[in-house]
Amino acid sequence: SKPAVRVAVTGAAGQIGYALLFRIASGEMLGKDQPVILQLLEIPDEKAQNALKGVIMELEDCAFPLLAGIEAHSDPMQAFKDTDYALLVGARPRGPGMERADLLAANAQIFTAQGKALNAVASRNVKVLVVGNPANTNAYIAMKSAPDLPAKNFTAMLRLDHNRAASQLAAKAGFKVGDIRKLTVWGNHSPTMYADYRFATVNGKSVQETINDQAWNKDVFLPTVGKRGAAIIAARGLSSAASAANAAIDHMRDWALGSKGEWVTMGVPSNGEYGVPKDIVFGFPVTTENGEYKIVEGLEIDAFSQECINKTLAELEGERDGVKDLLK
Ligand code: NAX
Repeated sequence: SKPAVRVAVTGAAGQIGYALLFRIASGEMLGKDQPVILQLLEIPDEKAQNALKGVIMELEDCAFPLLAGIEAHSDPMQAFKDTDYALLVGARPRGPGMERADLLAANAQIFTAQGKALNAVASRNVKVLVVGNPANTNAYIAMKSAPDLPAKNFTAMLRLDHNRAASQLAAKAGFKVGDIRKLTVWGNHSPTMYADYRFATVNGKSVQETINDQAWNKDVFLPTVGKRGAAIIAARGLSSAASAANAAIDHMRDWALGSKGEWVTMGVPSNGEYGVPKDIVFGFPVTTENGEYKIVEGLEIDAFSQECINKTLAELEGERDGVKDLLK
C-alpha cells in the first residue's frame, strides 16, 4: 500500500474540526487507498487540549483502516513537522465589541506564527488551505511569513461559497447540482464575493440563458449566497460547520487528486490575473491536475462583473493594507 502522508489540522477541537477529521481519516479527502497521519493542533489552554483528547479517543474508536497515526500538539513547530497538507481552521473569532482592525491584528499574530512554522518544518511541497477567517488575508499572511515555500502552496477556502452558489442555482432552475459546470466565485470569502454563473452550463446548456433573469441574479442570488453564513447562524445558533468541513474536503481532494478538466473555485495568490494585484489571495476559477492548480484565464468580464470584482478586491486590498505593519 501507499506510504502514509501527514495531514496537519489546526483548531482540531472546534466545530469544523469535529466535522472534518473523521472524513479525512476515512479517506474522503485523499482517496480510499491513501493512509494518513493526523497532526492536530490546538491552543495550549487546558480545556481545548482536553477536548482534543476526547476527539482523538473517538477517532481511535472508529478504527479507520487508513488512519496510520494521530498526534496532539500545542506548538505549530511540532504540529507542522514534515506535513504534506495543512488545514488551518483555528482562528480568533470576533468577540463582542471587537473592531475589524482588532480581529485582523489577532489573526495576523496567529497566521504569522503558523506561516513561520510551516516555513521552518513542513514538507517543501506542503499544500496549505486556510479556512479560519478572514480566510483570504490569513492565507496571505501565512504565505508572506513563509518565504522559503512557494507562494502557490498557500490557498484560502472559497469552495463553500462555490457550493452554496451551485445549490441555489440547482434549486432555482431544477438542475441536478452535480450537473453544473463552469461556475465560479471571485474574490474574498465574505459577503462581497461575486458568484458568477455567466459561463456555467448544465448538460452543455447555458445556465444564464435557462434562468434568464438578471434581476434575480442581482437581487436574490448574490445576496442569498453572500449572506448564507449569517442565515445559518441565525437559524442554528452556530456558524456553518459540516458544510464548511465538506468544502474543505472538496478543495483539498480536487487539488490533490485533480478536477478532471472541470472548474473549481480556490482562493489563490494572484500573479496579476484579471487585474488582481500580485499576491492578493483571491477566489478564481481554476482547474487542477497532478497536484497543481491553474487559473482559468481569458474569460470576458462585463461591466457588472467588473464592478463586483472591484468591490471585493477593494475589500481585500484594505485588509492587506491593514496588516502591512504587522508583517514586518
Ligand atoms: P470553533 O470556535 O468551534 O473552533 C475553532 C478552534 O480553533 C477552537 O477549538 C480554538 O481553540 C482553536 N484555535 C484558536 N486559535 C488557534 C490557534 N492559534 N492554533 C490552533 N487552534 C486554535 O470555530 P469553527 O466553527 O470550527 O470555525 C473555525 C474558523 O472557520 C472560524 O474562523 C470561522 O470563521 C471559519 N469559517 C470559515 C469558512 C470559510 O468558508 N472560509 C466557513 C465556515 C467558518 O465560519
